[in-house]
Amino acid sequence: MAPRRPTILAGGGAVARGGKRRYLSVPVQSRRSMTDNALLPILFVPDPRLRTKAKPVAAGDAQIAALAERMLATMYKAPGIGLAAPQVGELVRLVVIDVHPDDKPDPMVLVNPAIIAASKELATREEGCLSLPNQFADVTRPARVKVRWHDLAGAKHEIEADGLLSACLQHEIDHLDGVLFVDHVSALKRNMLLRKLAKELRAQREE
Ligand code: K1U
Ligand code: ZN
Repeated sequence: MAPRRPTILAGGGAVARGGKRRYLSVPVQSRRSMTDNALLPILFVPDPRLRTKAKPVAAGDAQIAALAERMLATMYKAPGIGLAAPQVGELVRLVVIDVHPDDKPDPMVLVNPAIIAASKELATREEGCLSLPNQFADVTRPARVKVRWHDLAGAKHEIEADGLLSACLQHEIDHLDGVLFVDHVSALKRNMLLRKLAKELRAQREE
């Protein structure tokens, strides 16, 4: 069956910004109480797992809450504002996000997230990626997206996001399909970033 195309979000509509989110049905420890042995190694480009399409999380998968917990610890420690399971070598459709990592922890855990609508209006912002350390580029994406996902208890959620949360949701859902932020820039810029990354990682290994 052909994948469902996202519907187009009308410009200027009401978009959820801020407000208290309650998307976690299973308590997640605060980042301060997490121990370092929960941390997972983050894969770097060109690891082929970063280019592999992840599989949906099966209903009732008992391992997923533990993986989400460790991914959150890893994301806060990095630090980052998001992390997708393939970045830690787990090829399942699981994402964690906290776009305000310096404030009180406000983590989102998204099981099987999907973009169900995207605005025609585009927005450009600088992005980085924990799998391409120290590489940054301006990325243009739909300004607003509507995303649907399940939480760890199986409850369905939907959000319309803009700004940093919109970019982060799109960046993380891309990871689940083996897509990286450098795929959204020109071939010239992409090759430059990938060569620079390879050189820096080589130098680090030789240190
Ligand atoms: O998926 C990832 O590799 C995480 C990535 C997410 C992201 C960054 C920028 C735009 C969209 C998505 C990062 O978190 S890179 C680090 C970063 O942006 C950051 C780290 C600490 C404080 C604030 C931002
Ligand atoms: Zn990334």
